[in-house]
Formats: sequence, structure tokens, C-alpha cells
Amino acid sequence: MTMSTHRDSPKKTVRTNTCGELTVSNIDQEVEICGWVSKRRDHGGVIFIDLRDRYGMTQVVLDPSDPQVKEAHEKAHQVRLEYVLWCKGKVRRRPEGMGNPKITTGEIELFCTDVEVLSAAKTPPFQISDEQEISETLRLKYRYLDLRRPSLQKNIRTRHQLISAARRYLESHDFLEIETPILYKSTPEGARDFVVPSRLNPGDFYALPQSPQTLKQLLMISGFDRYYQIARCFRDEDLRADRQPEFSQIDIETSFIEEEEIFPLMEGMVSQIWKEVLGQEIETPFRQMHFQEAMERFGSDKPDIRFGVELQDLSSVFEKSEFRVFKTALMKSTSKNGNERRGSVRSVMLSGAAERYSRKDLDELQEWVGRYGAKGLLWIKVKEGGELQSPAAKFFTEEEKAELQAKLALQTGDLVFMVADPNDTVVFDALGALRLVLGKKEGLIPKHHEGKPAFLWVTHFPLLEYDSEAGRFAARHHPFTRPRAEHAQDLLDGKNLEKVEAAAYDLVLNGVELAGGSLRIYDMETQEAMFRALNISPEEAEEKFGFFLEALQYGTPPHGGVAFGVERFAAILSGVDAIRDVMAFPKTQRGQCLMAGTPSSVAPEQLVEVGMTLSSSALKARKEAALGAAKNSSKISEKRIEKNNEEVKS
Ligand code: AMO
Ligand code: AMP
Repeated sequence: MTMSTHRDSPKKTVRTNTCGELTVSNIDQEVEICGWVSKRRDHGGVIFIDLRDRYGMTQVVLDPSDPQVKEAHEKAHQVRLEYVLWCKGKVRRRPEGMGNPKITTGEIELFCTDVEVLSAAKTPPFQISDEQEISETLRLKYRYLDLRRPSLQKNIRTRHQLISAARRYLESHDFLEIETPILYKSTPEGARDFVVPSRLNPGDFYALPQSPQTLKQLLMISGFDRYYQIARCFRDEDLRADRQPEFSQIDIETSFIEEEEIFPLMEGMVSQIWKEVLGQEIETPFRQMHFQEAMERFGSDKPDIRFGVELQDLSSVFEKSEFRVFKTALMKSTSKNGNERRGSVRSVMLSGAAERYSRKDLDELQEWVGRYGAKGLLWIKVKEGGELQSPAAKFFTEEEKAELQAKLALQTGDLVFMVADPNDTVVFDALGALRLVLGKKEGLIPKHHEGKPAFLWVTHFPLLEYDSEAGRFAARHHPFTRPRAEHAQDLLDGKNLEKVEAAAYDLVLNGVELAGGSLRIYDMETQEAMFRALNISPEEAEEKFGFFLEALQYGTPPHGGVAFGVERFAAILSGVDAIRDVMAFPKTQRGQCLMAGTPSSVAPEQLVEVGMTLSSSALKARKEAALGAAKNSSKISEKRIEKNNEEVKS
């Protein structure tokens, strides 16, 4: 088959209009459009082509009964899905009853008199359509085709609008956009670093920034009192639906500012974004909640406050219980750092759900909370007449039963779940997760687009977190976060460290952590006390952050900032669950790009240049991976696709 392409007729590659804009106001106009063949139907000689581009779809009609269409019609015969065409013709109204009210161009069609095939296409591995369920592995392998689908086109546009609105807002508030290096030094945000070997300095490495944290603080020291950047961040951590190894932040830092001013400034930005992208006003100021309250009521530092099923503390009810599970949890013990602590017994309740949950359902839920460290999940069903049915019923005294009834205002049909543990964190994590699962099962959690968005500032975070395995404190946010003024002395004195609260805040939207930030330490004394609390020796601090500590001593303004996760924000605005769906080229859970096949090996010379050799275990692992890949050959087998798909989705 010979086909004329743009090489034969170089001029026919331009368009007068896009595929998404022609309406009845263009009727009788002579136009030229370009796009991809989305559908081709042959109706007894008349050919209909749906031509698609970024802007929309236009129906192109080729009617062979018209002598001037004959040549174009013949060309259209050879056209297949995803060919790129140039079409010229007259806009006309679609016949009565043939309109498509779902699209802007639905009332018109292009009566085509001239066609050029600008580019032929191989048969695509899947149909470019939102209607079909396509394996995600396949989608990611052919991402450039996947991105042609209208839904992804929309998500990518939404992401652009988000960034563009943020830029405009920040610029109108005197912020300067300043780029910071990618090849840099470790910036601790709690994940592992990605490292890059240096050819010019063999044996030395750059680390890709987990965030531009120290750099933006240095810019404050330089006097750029309002900075922002759409910053690429790199974190080598376990990936999930809301985490990618590289992602973007709207990264912000300001000087001479307190929490009370940062909140309205950021609420202004979020409002502008919401209005520009979704055309909706949102209510400000946003609600605020202390970390402790969020944990006690919702078992989470990023609570979805759109539904109830709140946690209740039952420790006082079971204070004197002889039931082993409760007794162990409530016993006083001394933790490694010498502090006395006691766990708790807490619950969540579903009203009137008792009959809907079978033994099997309850067992499954118990297994689920096990993932969060809970050693069990106790349930109570309130039967007719107030009788409590539970695996632990025989351990409940009459007094405990009465207190429980009163505390939870129990009624027939209620279903209570309890977790007890000597470590409060386990109880919160398990019940917080259970609350979400139950909320989902019970249909209590609206989609992001339904109803009002629930914004919430979570404040008063602990500054430090005790890592009992490592036997020391870690920074809950990062080591540059300032303690709240009322706790500053305790940090300096190294006293009551677990109670020291941070001037840190997260912005939560519908249970998603959208942004995090803090006011920063701006004096050496506090910074040194922080390193002491973190058990970082002066030598280690010097090696890791010497440059930063030096800078801190040359006139550092009080400053603070925040960073929004672009993908998480865009995902909510787009109404999708996974941030992969708002990224042009995302990675799988194993950190791979299925399209380009990254990460991949480098030539031995490249390793030599940077002074490196692969260890025997790395070589072995690579060989095994290569063998696995060869077995599956270049074509991905269906089974593999399915397996990868599960991996990608989980
Ligand atoms: P933090 O680590 O809380 O703070 O990150 C800020 C926001 O970035 C997003 N985010 C991610 N998005 C996708 N994939 C990931 N792996 C990922 N990790 C984080 C989240 C999060 O709220 N430098 C500090 C900010 C500051 O103190 O100003 C920081 O990076 O939406
Ligand atoms: P066991 O004696 O371990 O079989 O537990 C008796 C009941 O208590 C079972 O229903 C367990 O699910 C429950 N259970 C055990 N440990 C806990 C715990 N830490 N919190 C809540 N329930 C528990």
C-alpha cells in the first residue's frame, strides 16, 4: 500500500482550528483540522471518522456520492485507528437527532473534501478510550498512548492549572521563584537518599534532595524573604498509591512570619487554586486541630473529618479488669528512655451494624488490624435486651458492662471494636486504619468531589518521636523544626523531650496529607540542643550540616515555610485515588519505568569512570533479574501483566 504522507505535501500539516472548538457558530466555514483517528465507521459508503486531539473530538464525514470527495474518500478507506490526519472541509450542522450533547462539537460535523495521512500508526496495544478497563502494566509500558486518553489528558491539564494558579498567587504576593540544585547533599526528610557517583571526584557522591529544605532556609539567610519553587524531590522509600520516588512540591519559605500569618497566606493560595481549577469557592479559615486531639478522636494525624466513627478511650472502664489482654495493656511500664508509660484500651463503634458483620467479616478485620501491630481485635455485639455478645464477655464484670453501656450509649444492634496495647501508638494506628475501612464498607466516605472539601490544619505535633528499636529520638518533621515557644526551654535543657511540641503543621484534605511545614530554628543554641536530643554528635552534625550551621551564625531571620505535594493535590482535584494518574511518566511500586526500562545497567566503562565496581551479590541479583526478563521474552505474557498489575495497584 502506498500512502501519501506529509513528505509529499509538506504544506498540509497546519490547522485553522482544533478538534475541540467548532460549533454551530462556524457553520459553512471552510476549516482545516488535524488529529488522531479515534473511531472510524463505514456506513454503506459514507465514512465517519472521530478525529481527536488535546482539545476534543470532531466528527469528520466523507460522502463518496459527492464527486469532489472521491479522492479524499479513497484515502479515508486506508485510514486505521490512531493514524494522524489532516482534514479540510466545511462545517455543517449534524442531521436532526444525530447530535452528541456530551461534547462541545456535538452539533456539527466536518463535511470533508480533502484528507492527508500525516502519519500512519501500528495497531495500538489497547484502544485509546476511557470506557475500557486496560491493564495498568500495559498502560505504563505504552504510557505515551495511555496519555492520549481523555481522562489522563484532563488530569495532566488539571495538574498544570494547579501549578499555574499557585505560581500566579505566589507571584502576586511577592514570592520569588528560585531554583535549587538537584545534585546536592543529603537533606533529611526521613527517607533514604538516592545517590549519584561523581566522576570528577571518584569515591564521592551527590545525594538527590529529599526536599530543598536546607537550601530554602539558606535563601532566607540570603535575604530572599519570600521564596517558592516547584521543586522535584527524591525519596528512596517504600512506594504506595500516594507515594512516588520522585515527585514535586510547591515549596515555600518566608521570613519574619508566625504560624498565624502562614495559615491565611496558604489558605488564600488553596482558595485561588480551587476557584481556578474547579470553579468553586471554599470556606476559610480552615479548621485547626491539635495533633493529640486528632489521634484521640480519629487515630490519625491526617484525619478524615467528614464522617464520625470516632475513637473512645475505655481505659478507665477496664482499669481493674482481670482480662489478660486489658491488664497487660494498662500495666505501668518503664520504656527504654526511662519514662513511665501505660497503654490503653480504645474502641470504635458502628451503630446498628451487629447483624451485618459475620464471624468471617470480623476475622478479616482482625487480620487487617494485625498489619498495624495490634495483637487482636475484640468485638462486642449488643443483643436484644442489652446482652453483650463477645469473645471476652465472660471477663466483663457487671460494673464494667454498665460503665461500657453508659460511656458508649450502647443500643441493641451496635457493634463495638476494641484494641488494647501497652503502646498507645499501636492502638491509634490500628483503630485509625480500622475506622477508615469501616467507613468505606459502610459507605460513609464521600468521593473527593462530593460535598464540601474538608480542610484541616493539624498543629502542635510532637517535636521528637522515640524510636524504641534504635533506642533514641528521631525528628518527627525534620531536625530544623522549631519547638513551640512554651517548650523551648525543655529542649535546651534536654528535659521532658517526649512532651516537647513543635511549631509544625500539616494541611490535611479529606484525610490526605496535602502539605507539611514548620517554623524553623534560627539560633545555634537551639539547633545544637536539637542535635543533642537526636543523639547526633557535634562531629556528625559538622560533617552532615556544617555548612548550614556555619550559615546560621551570620544573621538568620526568624523564618518558616511549608511544602504542598503537587501530585496529591492534583489527584484530589482530578478525583483520582492514585497519584500515578496525575503524573506523565510515573514509576511502579518497584520504582521502575516500564516504558523506558529504568533503572537499567550502565556500561562497565561508566562504572570505571566513577571508580566503582559492582559487588558479587549485585551482579548475581542482576543476572537473575535478566534471566527472568528473558524467559518472559520481549512480549509481556498475560500472566505477568496480571501479576504486575496487582503489584502496581496495591
Ligand atoms: P514533607 O516531607 O511533609 O515536608 O513533604 C511535604 C509534602 O510532600 C508530599 N510528599 C509526597 N508526595 C508524593 N510522593 C512522596 N513520596 C511524597 N513525600 C511527601 C506530601 C507532603 O505533605 N521540607 C518539608 C516541608 C517544610 O518543612 O517546609 C517537607 O518536605 O504531600
Ligand atoms: P486470645 O486470648 O489471645 O485468644 O484473645 C482473646 C480475644 O481477645 C480474641 O478475640 C482476640 O481477638 C482478642 N484480643 C487479643 N489481644 C487483643 C488486643 N491487644 N486488643 C484487642 N483484642 C485482643
